[in-house]
Amino acid sequence: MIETFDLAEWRQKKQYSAAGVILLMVAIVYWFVYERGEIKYVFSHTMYVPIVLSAIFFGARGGILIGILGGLVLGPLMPINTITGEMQNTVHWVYRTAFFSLIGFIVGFASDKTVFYIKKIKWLAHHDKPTGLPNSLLMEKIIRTLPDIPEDSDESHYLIGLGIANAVEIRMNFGLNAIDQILSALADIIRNELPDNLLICRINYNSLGIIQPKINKADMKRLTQNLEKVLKKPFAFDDLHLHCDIYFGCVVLKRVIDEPRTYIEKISNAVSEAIQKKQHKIIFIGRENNDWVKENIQLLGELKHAIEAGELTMHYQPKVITQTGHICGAEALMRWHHPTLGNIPPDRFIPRTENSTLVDQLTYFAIDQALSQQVEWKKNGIAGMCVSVNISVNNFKYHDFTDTVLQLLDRHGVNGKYLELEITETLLMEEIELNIEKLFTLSDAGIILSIDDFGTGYSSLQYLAKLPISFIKIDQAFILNLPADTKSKHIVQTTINMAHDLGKEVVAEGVETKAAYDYLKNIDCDIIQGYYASPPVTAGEFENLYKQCNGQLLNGERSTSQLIQ
Ligand code: G
Ligand code: G
Ligand code: MN
Repeated sequence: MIETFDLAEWRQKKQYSAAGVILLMVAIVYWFVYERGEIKYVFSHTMYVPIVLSAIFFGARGGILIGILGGLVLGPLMPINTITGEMQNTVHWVYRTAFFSLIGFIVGFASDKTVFYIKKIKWLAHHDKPTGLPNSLLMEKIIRTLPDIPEDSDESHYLIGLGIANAVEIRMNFGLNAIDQILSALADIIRNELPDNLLICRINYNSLGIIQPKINKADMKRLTQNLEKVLKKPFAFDDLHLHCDIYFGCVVLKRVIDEPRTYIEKISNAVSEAIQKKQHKIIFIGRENNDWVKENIQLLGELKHAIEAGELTMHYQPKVITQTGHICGAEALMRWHHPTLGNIPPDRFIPRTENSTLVDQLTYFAIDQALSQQVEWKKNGIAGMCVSVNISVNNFKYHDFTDTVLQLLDRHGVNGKYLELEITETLLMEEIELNIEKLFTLSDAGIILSIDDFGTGYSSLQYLAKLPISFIKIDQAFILNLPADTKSKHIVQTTINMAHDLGKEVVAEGVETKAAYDYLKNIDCDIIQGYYASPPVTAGEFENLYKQCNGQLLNGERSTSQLIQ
């Protein structure tokens, strides 16, 4: 808006040359009036040009000053008759000088006011009024000016977002002002305790954004550590000590490739993710990330055809009864063999489908494939295998999901007890009230239901007991470090006890070592799944594996995973 011409900036920049030009003009006007003969003619009015110019540039004071100077130059220094040298009547030139000064003052005053409002509008456009902090627009502008850093350099630009996790709660109890005050206080603390070349902005109602240009990895690490320390301190708000949960998300980049707005969105996403996971989050953005986003959008478009073109297949990972080592089932995991991009892992395309109807198509495809595989294996002598399929909670949003699953069972002639549906804990608990009935419909049809990635979300114990869930699958994160990590041990042990008390069985995912397997065996974990038993393999490989070991994949002594590598 004001970008095209900024009077304030112009006044500042051209001050010295303007002063020179104005004084020169006064001299020229003096000479011009003198040359034209006499002050009594109209030419003296030319003096308004330097007066008005001075008023515009230097405000009311500048206007008055040049008004007086012009008055004097055309007053006691200017004869009324240049030939005879007769001087002017004092009253005349004093009156003229007063008039010059008045005009100088009026124009100067208007110019000062204009500059004041331009500055104010500019400030308002680039700042958040309640906190006085720069806003996201200013942050975008500054991001745009970040210089490129070579890819092999140790330095990067650092865009940090800080979000208040319990903002809704604080706002409901203390009002919106409380959030403003907390963010101001937070900005002060950061300014006092962290290096001073940080730019702190407010990027939305509950988060701040910080730009730390060009720092190396070691400093960057120190900065995040300090930030973590700062965020752990309690916040004072009025007389109350509010508990304020603050998480940060960072975007680390070397070059600004996209529109600055995209980076602010990325910071906000990182903050939301950090808040959701209750863990600070750092995202590195490189050239490849950018390509990845573009490629991913393109991939999504190709996904529909991929199903028809047979580019999607299911791989199967055995689930093993911990005590006996027998295979009791398999988890079906989707694989996309892209003709030009090679194998694309599911977490690169499935999450992107979650908000479209494509997710249903993928899930139906997965169930359909898993069921026909189940029938095929049965034919080939692998009986009693339960195949599990991962489903998205968005699948429940469409009314016909349960009907379609039941139809698929019917079509393949498979008993419900041979199909297991895995729903991640976070998704399941999110809209539990809406989905509970559907879960019962599925379980009434004999379908086994399990909670996937258990431990990464927040399960309500009340629901856990009430839901028709047969298995709890403990997330890999807790299993990968067994038995060395004491915390993981406590969590796994407690989960197993709780699950057993509720009459549910436990599957440990991500079992990679014999030590982990032995430990799980000792603490009564029911089923294990992981590379120690076998990685996910093709249906054919699965069949071979099963036959080679006659259904008993583990005997507690060794891993057979090398057989199929
Ligand atoms: O196999 P792995 O890389 O295989 O899988 C990565 C993630 O993708 C896991 O969280 C897994 O649950 C998910 N996933 C794999 N296959 C499917 C599928 O068919 N449907 C859904 N919704 N998720 C899947
Ligand atoms: O979220 P879900 O539980 O559906 O994810 C299964 C994912 O775990 C798949 O990506 C699968 O390839 C992977 N996986 C299976 N076994 C192991 C294991 O032993 N170690 C690790 N790191 N990943 C595993
Ligand atoms: Mn799973």
